Amino acid sequence: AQPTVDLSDNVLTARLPSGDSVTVYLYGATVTSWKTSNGSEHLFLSQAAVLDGSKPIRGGIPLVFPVFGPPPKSHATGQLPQHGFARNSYWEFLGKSSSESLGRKADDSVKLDFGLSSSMLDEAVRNKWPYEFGLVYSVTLEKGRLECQMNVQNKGDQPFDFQCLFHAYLAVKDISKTAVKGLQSSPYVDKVRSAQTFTESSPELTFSSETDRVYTPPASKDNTLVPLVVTEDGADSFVVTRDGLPDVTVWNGWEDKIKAMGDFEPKDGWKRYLCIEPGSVSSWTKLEAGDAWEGTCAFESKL
Ligand code: TA6
Repeated sequence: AQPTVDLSDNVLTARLPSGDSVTVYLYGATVTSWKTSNGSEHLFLSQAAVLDGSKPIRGGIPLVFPVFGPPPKSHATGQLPQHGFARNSYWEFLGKSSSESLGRKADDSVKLDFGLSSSMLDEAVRNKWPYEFGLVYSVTLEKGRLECQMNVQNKGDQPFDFQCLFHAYLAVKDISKTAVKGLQSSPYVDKVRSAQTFTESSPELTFSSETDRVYTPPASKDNTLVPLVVTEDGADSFVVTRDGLPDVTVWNGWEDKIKAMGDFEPKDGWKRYLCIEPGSVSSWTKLEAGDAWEGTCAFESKL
């Protein structure tokens, strides 16, 4: 049996013979669902998520490009909305590559490619960040694993600076029994403590209040990035790996921030998500005319 891919009404669903599935809205190329063969849903999606393209989808894996967070006013991205335009633009489905070409057995993975280029942007958006670019976003579904890769091309004759991040809302049973391993000794910017920089001292990050931190874990000696492990009740539930993405934002808005978010439902939903956001956001990546950049992350379900 082969993987199946269905696209209708700007929503794409891919399914493996094993039962693993992924759903992607062409709006924002937002992954809204990732299920493994036991039927478990591993992404949190707000029940009030707006899915009609009028605002970014609250949950799943929104894409952040070309700027993370509120753009610096004096920067070239200064006129863009928070987290940039990738998550609130319509992308096109470029097609699937079956797994043979990926060097895997025929039926245990499928790669879905999505594209967004400057020519596809609304005029108003293009005027706010007037650079020619091409994005190819690849989502690869394998048994128990979801990989997200962004390829950024500078198609103009001017260099541009950008940030890029995968804003993944992982579904957890109970945030108070959830921890993240692999951050020890990593510096982080703490948005809850006026963006001051600290160093993580604990081997396991746990959650008891609003948490909004951009970690930059030191690469290991062979220059590879250390995998992060999310545990629930002490058992490994996700392994998050990165290539070319030096930063990881860890966010849970907690009770009050979530209560104030109109598109976040149910209101106790803050107990059942943890954003683990691999990205390149602690500095700007400068892309020369004609050059390309690539960043990849993967989420593996261990439950
Ligand atoms: O990734 C963390 C963060 O930057 C938080 O500060 C919070 O703003 C969150 O993203 C959600 O941002 P949004 O623009 O989707 O409401």
